[in-house]
Amino acid sequence: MPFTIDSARNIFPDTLSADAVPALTARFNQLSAEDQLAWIWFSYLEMGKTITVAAPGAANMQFAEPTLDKIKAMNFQQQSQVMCDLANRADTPICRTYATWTPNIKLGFWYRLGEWMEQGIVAPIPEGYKLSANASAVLKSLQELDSGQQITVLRNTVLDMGFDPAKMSNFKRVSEPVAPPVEMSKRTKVDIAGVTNPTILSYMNLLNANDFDELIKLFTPDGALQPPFKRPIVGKDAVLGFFKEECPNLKLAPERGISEPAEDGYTQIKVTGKVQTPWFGASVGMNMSWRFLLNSENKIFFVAIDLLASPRELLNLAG
Ligand code: ECH
Ligand code: GLY
Ligand code: GLY
Ligand code: GLY
Repeated sequence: MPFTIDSARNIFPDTLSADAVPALTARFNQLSAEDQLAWIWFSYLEMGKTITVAAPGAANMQFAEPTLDKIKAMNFQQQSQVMCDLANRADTPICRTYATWTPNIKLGFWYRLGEWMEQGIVAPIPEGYKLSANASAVLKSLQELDSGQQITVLRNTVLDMGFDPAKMSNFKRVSEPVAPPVEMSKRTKVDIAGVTNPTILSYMNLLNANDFDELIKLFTPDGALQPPFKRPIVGKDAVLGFFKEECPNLKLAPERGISEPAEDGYTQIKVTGKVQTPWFGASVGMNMSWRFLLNSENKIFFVAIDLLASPRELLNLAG
């Protein structure tokens, strides 16, 4: 039977992904808006002691600027209301605007609000705010995760805020200017122990070079990419859109892999290694795996990217 996207999702079924991340995100979402904001504030301060977050790029900020200006002009009570509305996913003009932003714009917006909260320009979390018992328990669970899992939870909490796009009739996502590809002479090449397949090496090298127009040529027309904890994104146009929107300036450092024949002349290849996000650079190395299914022409029919449960999983290449 030929592969479908659904059956492809099950290749290398022994891969242990970091289930603690969706579990914790779900517990976080049960908290009150006040608790959520204070929880993020405390987590962010705590994480800032060991890892460094980079300032957002100007390209990400230009879209958030008008909304940030409005918030800056408000009094503390109004500012607190806006932040609670965002956490509550209320139906307000700001929550609707927020919903149209890419992940990096949302993160850049909160980065700036965080700076302003520290400087006293935006309403701070009230001094001596006491988290509910539930929120404290969720915070303790966060602190037990590795830093790659912690920043993934934090990213999720920010992306889940704002009005629900599914409830908007005239929904249109903003399109950011796309990062230019890295100059040929400045490109790097990965080495993967156990993997010489040129499609896999090109995937890593082209993604590291932000060369998304070449990268997408490695996929079949109906090919799919499944980001961590997400449903697959299907078809070349959708995958290319995702690359341009969410993948600039990532650093993929694959380490090892295994390649095996599969049904119908397909090949399944699992690679493990580290990934850095431009937000945290070398201060956070996420333990990741890539599970590729290539057709007989060496095109990518499917790739799943997983955040791994533990560093031990980097050595788990069993098919
Ligand atoms: C303050 C208090 C009030 C409320 C809020 C606040 C601000 C919070 C802030 C949070 C900032 C969080 C950030 C998180 C960034 C996380 C980034 C991650 C990136 C992971 C990327 C991966 C990529 C994997 C992929 C690979 C592929 O091969 C294909 C593509 C892809 C404090 C004011 C809210 C400021 C900056 C986790 C894993 C490898 C799938 C993308
Ligand atoms: N500094 C990370 C970004 O703007 O993407
Ligand atoms: N957290 C990985 C992504 O969806 O970009
Ligand atoms: N999705 C890429 C990043 O947040 O760094």
